[in-house]
Amino acid sequence: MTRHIKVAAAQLGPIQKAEGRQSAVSRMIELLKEADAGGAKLVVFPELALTTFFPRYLIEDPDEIDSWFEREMPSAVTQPLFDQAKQRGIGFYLGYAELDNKNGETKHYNSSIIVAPDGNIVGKYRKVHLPGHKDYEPDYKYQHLEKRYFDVGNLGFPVWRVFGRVMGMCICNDRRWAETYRVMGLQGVEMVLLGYNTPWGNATHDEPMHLKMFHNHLSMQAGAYQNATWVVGTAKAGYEDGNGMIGGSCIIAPTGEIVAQALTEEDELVSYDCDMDLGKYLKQTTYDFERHRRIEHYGIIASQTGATPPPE
Ligand code: CDT
Repeated sequence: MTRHIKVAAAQLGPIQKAEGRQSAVSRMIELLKEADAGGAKLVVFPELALTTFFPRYLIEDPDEIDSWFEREMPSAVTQPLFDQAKQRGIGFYLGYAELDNKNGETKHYNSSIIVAPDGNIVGKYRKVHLPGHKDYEPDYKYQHLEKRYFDVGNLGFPVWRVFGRVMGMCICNDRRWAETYRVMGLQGVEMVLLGYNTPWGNATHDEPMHLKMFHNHLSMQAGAYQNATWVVGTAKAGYEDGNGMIGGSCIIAPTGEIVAQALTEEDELVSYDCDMDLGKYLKQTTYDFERHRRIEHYGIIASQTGATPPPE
């Protein structure tokens, strides 16, 4: 079996609040067709790809909150995307808000799935590192209410064999945490798929705009290199009802190098023919975990959350 796979990051420009899911799905289908024409076999769409980034809004009515969530996947509105992908033999990653109702208990997750080229969902991930805050903060310049609307993901960071390669997923803020990649790295991950919605603005402190993009790429490049894995990061970008979000969707090699990157903040496809053996030499040398990791010194990582400096 060839160890190459052509992948595409299918960046979406803004989805306005009034824009329906149907329009978002149509836009994704156009990107999927372009990916197919270019020979891509795997397409990565953004986090919460079906709607505007609703966690920026304070919503108090439970029914209105639930209206932003999907109760089933595929749903009537997303079925055409599944059908097009299956018809073309393309797999895809899709981020969406998931309403889970098991045994009478309702949970809300910020989720993603991997859909195999045969149209079947082979993997689901639920976002673990939820950023922002639970309550409306009148003094903040921007609200980011993910902790209000979502439960912490309960599936960990699994990996799956797709196209015979080991693939994992994470979502947006997860990409900033070294633990995200290392847990997948320890399962031999070869490609991490991730979608993001990153606002240009901060709630309480101003940062120069270039820093936002620097940190976006820095965290994904470090995760790729330190685990010798490909990373495909896809943004929802541009101005959603006046709220700016960064673009910079990219494909990163196991060497940590960006090999393809979006230039716009619009719907844009970037693709690359990835050699899945490229990470092998790193996995056998610098990042041969079996030989070099010293777990007897890492216990604190899994036993405490906050930092505890020594007394002054
Ligand atoms: N969607 C998401 O996780 N966004 C965060 C921004 C958080 S700002 C409170 C990110 O890490 O990009």
